[in-house]
Amino acid sequence: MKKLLLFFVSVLFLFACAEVKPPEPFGPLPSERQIAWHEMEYYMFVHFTVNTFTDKEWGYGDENPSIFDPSDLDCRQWARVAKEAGMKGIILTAKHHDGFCLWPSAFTEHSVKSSPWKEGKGDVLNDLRNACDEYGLKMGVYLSPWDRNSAVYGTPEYLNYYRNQLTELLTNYGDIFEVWFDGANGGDGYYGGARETRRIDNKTYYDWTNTHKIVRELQPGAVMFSDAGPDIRWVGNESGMGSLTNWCLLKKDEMYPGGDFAKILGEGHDDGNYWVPAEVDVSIRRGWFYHSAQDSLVRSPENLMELYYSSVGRNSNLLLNIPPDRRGLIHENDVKSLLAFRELRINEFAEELAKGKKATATSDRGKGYKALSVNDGNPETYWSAPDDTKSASLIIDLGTETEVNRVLLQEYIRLGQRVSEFKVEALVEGEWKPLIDGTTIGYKVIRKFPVVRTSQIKVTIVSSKASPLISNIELYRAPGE
Ligand code: FUL
Repeated sequence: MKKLLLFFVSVLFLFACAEVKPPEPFGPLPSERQIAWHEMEYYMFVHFTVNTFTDKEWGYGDENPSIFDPSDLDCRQWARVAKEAGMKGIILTAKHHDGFCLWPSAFTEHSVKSSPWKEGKGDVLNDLRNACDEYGLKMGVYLSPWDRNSAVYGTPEYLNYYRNQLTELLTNYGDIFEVWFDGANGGDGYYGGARETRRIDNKTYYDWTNTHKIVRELQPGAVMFSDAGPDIRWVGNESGMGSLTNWCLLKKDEMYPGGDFAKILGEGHDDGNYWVPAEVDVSIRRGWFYHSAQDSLVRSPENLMELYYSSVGRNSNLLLNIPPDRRGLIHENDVKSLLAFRELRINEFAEELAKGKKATATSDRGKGYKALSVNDGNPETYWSAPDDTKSASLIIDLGTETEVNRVLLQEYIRLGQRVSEFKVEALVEGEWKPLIDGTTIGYKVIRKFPVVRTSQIKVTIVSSKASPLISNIELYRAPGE
């Protein structure tokens, strides 16, 4: 009898300890470099070159390098502002369409080495590297494929020139987290004195496949951005608007830089065969470059907060452009706005209300995948429904009547993006009151709703391509209203 009891106890014990099988990956998955990129969320874009001194947005390519003469260029100020603003990195226009290089490239004289700045001995890329290291920021580079200065632009020879420059940037300046390839290609320009219009076929001319190989080889940790990826896609507009439905998936083989794909770039393809998430690039001013006439037109902290909701809050990263002025410094008005935006964000998300509260689910796949994984503060744990369950609800019991007006949701994207429809409700006087009807989630969504007093919040995954995996639910009561 004693033996039998021992047997039953052992069997029970084994059952309790048995590991539940983890869910299988579903669809395209993010690479490690893409995961690291998702986690950056918010970083600085810096547009700075001869245009800063000519008051233009696009230089023709005939600018005399002597005009590049910032009086107080200080990349440490850029980095300090970025850091204080809560940004994680800086991407600099190493070369914009005008062809002027901010580093002393060995392949052209059209660079800082022909300028009076530091008597031609300066290197903005090097200064930025040191500043990023000092402030713990990652660094990225923008190398415009269109070059209105180069005499060989439009010929096959230009590809060698472009790749040589890319190699310099990816060899001499430490770790690069993102390489930015923009989509403005071909048109009129100086072209070594020809002053003519040169058109290229943007589907074939650049032979991107082989250029991408250089990046992979020299900087395996870097993601590459363009209209068509390969790693990160343009969101399809420059106004700061991520799409509410936003798949991190793209049929990138059907895309090419400079094509007419605005809607697809916003939403991604729900049946896309590659992981290519969206990045929102937008400027704090009307222009990408500094123009003193826009000193009074810097976006307000409240406006930046809206941009944050329409980018980071919509499963995209926010690449916010802050153009240095002719001194080579970020203008006081921009600094003020950025730091006030930081304050707003801190206040907006001051107290997380769901953390550690009782969480239950209508179903789960067992030990290790219970509802409490969504509010344990650990992004590596997640709640998961059984394999055959594509719809389920999670309830956060706040314990007492609490005011709530923001919800933040994250999928465990390492195993794929799955959710295609969700809703959020609050228990008010015994009834479930609808707060949000949403579509995709992905890495992160943050949604606003009018203040509700409630003791329970319910998040329902209405439909999902495979069993949903939710790693995080956060609730806030943002000030105001
Ligand atoms: C575009 C460029 O034409 C603009 O000047 C700016 O650099 C923007 C971010 O990308 O393609």
